[in-house]
Parts: sequence; structure tokens; C-alpha cells
Amino acid sequence: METKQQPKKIGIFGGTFNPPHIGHILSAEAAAKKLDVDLLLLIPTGLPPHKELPEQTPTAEDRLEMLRLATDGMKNTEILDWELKRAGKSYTIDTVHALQAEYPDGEFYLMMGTDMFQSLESWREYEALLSLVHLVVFNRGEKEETERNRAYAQKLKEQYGADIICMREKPTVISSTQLRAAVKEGTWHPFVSPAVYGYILRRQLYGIKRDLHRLSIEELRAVACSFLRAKRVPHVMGTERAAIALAERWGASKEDAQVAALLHDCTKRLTMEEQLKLCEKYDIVLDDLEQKALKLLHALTGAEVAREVCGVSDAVYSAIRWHTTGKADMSLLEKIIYMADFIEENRDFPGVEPLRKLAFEDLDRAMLLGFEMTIEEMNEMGNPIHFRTLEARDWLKGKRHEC
Ligand code: DGI
Ligand code: FE
Ligand code: FE
Repeated sequence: METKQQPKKIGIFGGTFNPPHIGHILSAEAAAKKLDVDLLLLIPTGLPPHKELPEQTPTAEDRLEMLRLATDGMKNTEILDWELKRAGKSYTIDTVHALQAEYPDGEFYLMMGTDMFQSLESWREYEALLSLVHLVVFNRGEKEETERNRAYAQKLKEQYGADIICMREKPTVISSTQLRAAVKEGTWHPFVSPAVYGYILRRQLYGIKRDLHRLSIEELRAVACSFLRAKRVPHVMGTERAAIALAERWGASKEDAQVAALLHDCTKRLTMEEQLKLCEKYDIVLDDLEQKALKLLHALTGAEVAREVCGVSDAVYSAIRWHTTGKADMSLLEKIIYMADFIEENRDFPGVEPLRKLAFEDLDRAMLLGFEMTIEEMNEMGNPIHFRTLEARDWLKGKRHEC
């Protein structure tokens, strides 16, 4: 049996991540790169030993989910939820002992900001801790702070033989208190990622009270990001742009096209089990093929989630509902979303260029070509074709014969 190679150099970055802050994550990422660590572990604190969590701190699950969204797609990075699960205060020494057991050959680089560093001698078993890890200290680059850190590092080195590396923090940093105020006022950009902000809105964290059925398009874009895997975000943003262009060309509502495009894949990341749970929740009855074909389900569940969470109109609901298989008698908005999904700028398949052109010359012919391409691809891969896809093709063929 092949054994997975154990990481040797391991970066550890803890914090309350309340909410996860782009500056901190970029700093940890830059340090991980500079130190050439094999693995970066992000460890959300359960109960910080030194301070109370501020009022309105989200639950452990919400902080964990925000951190997942903030770091989705980062290489060689993992989130450890040990401190969230452990009862009582989150002492770093306990975590490092547990890490030693998990990674017996590991060499640990514990990252922290100035404030934590300067309080180090109040930490539980700090001498033992200093003997077990290298410390990586981020400073914000102010002269006085840098000198203070340097002097303190020198003292810890002499007194305890500590190994301390000082690094410049990435410059976007504001305090967590300021950050929470900015989030509440809507001036979150660029301190938290759109996905994190969308999650905050969706879960109404930090005392935000917004009617999710009446969001601005910018807020809705953030909410859309919070539903997606990071790697799918460019596709959805591309679909929004294509949908706007098609709506303008063919005289559909630009706003409806945007909303439908932004939410069209909102349940795409879910597993079969999660999809089936949603089908049960929304009383969605599946046909034989849908019961086996995971890829077909996100259109059905996505429309429901978009309606429940964001209160989309029937027209938008229906455009999301039919974006994967299509159907006979599609509305203009349904066609636009189907086509935008097909031709958006990130799509790259043989024939995409002529199809892009055709979509702006003759939408029905482009739709017919799209369905024919899908059917051919499904046949080549040996996938069964959904009867709605066949109906859609036949409907468009019939329309052509009528003219
Ligand atoms: O969600 P996207 O990947 O952006 O695009 P989509 O919603 O059009 O989904 C495309 C996937 O759906 C693709 O992998 C093929 C699958 N699909 C589309 N039509 C059919 C189908 N699968 C089956 N089995 N039958 C269909 O008719
Ligand atoms: Fe889709
Ligand atoms: Fe899509």
C-alpha cells in the first residue's frame, strides 16, 4: 500500500477568525511560502485564553465555515477544528502536543501577530512551547513596533533558547473590531473576501439585519460567491456577464438575467446525499435518471434555494430550474441563462466560438446547436440523455420547420 508522505515543515496559524481577514490569511500564506513549509494549518480558536470573545461572535460552526470560504482553493493548506471541539480554553501547548502525536517528524512554525507575541510569557507552559516550535512573528512594519519585537525576540532567545523569525505583515490589516464595524456598514471590501461577506449576510452575523429578498446586485454577487467553490466563481461571474450581454441583445430584463446567472449553480457543490436531502425538503420528485445523475439535481434544488434564500421571481426560478436540461417552450430568460452558461468566457470546447457568435445572431439556432452538442457529447460518453433535453431539441427543430 502506498503511504502518504508526511509533511515535515508545518506552519501553524491560529486565531478566532472573527471574521477571517484577508490580511491575516495573506500573511500566513506569504510566510508559508517564504519558509517553504509543506503544510499550513489554520486553527480556529475555540475559547481564547487571554480574552473574552466579543459580543455577537458567531458560533464555532459559522467561524469554521467562514474560514473554509476564505481559504478555499489555497494549496497545501488545511483547517484543523481541534480547538473548536476541545472543551475549555484553547491552549496552544495542548494543540502542539496533539500535533506532535499526529506528525511525529514535524517541525513546527507557529505564526502570530505582535500583540500575541508580546504577551507570550503569560501563555500556559510557554517555556515548553518555545522548545517545541519556531516562532514566526508578523509586525505591521512600524519602526517602534519592529524594534520592540526585535528586543523581545532577543530576550526570549537568550533566556529560553527560542528560535524567532520576524516578518512583515501584509499591509491590508485593520483591527478585528474595525473590521466588524466595516462589515456592518457594508464597507467590507477588500478586508474580507466576497464569499465570506456573502456568508455573513446570508447568516445575518455581527448584528446585520438585511432583508435577503431585497439585496443590491453587489450584495447578491457576494451571496452567490458564498454558495460556490472558489474554482467555480469565475464561471458564475462569466455567466453573469454573458447573460447581461444576451439580455441586452434580445430585450430581456438585465436584472433578472443577472440574478438568475449569479444563482444558477448555487447548489452545484453539494454531494448526492445533500442534494437528496434538499429534494426531500422541497418535495422535489425525481425521475429515474435524476435519481442517479447528480449533475442534473443542482438545477432543481438551486431554483428552490434561490427562491427561499433570495426570494427570486417565478421567471428567475424557472430559468435556474431549466438551465441544465432545457425543455420545450422555453421563455426568453430561460434561453438566455441556458446559453450564457454554455458560452461564457471561460468555456473552452471545440465549436464554442461559432456558437458564441450565433447566440447574438439567432438565439434559437444557437439553442438548437447547443442541445445537439450536448446530446452528441452525452452519447460519446455513454451517458443517458434526459428526455427534457430531447424535447427541447425537437421543439427547436419543429420551430425551424415552421419558418
Ligand atoms: O453546472 P454547469 O457545469 O455550469 O453546467 P450545466 O448545469 O449545464 O451542467 C452540465 C452537466 O450536466 C454536464 O456535465 C452534463 C450534464 N447534463 C446536461 N444535460 C444532460 C446531462 N446529463 C445527463 N445525464 N443527461 C442530460 O440530458
Ligand atoms: Fe449548472
Ligand atoms: Fe453553470
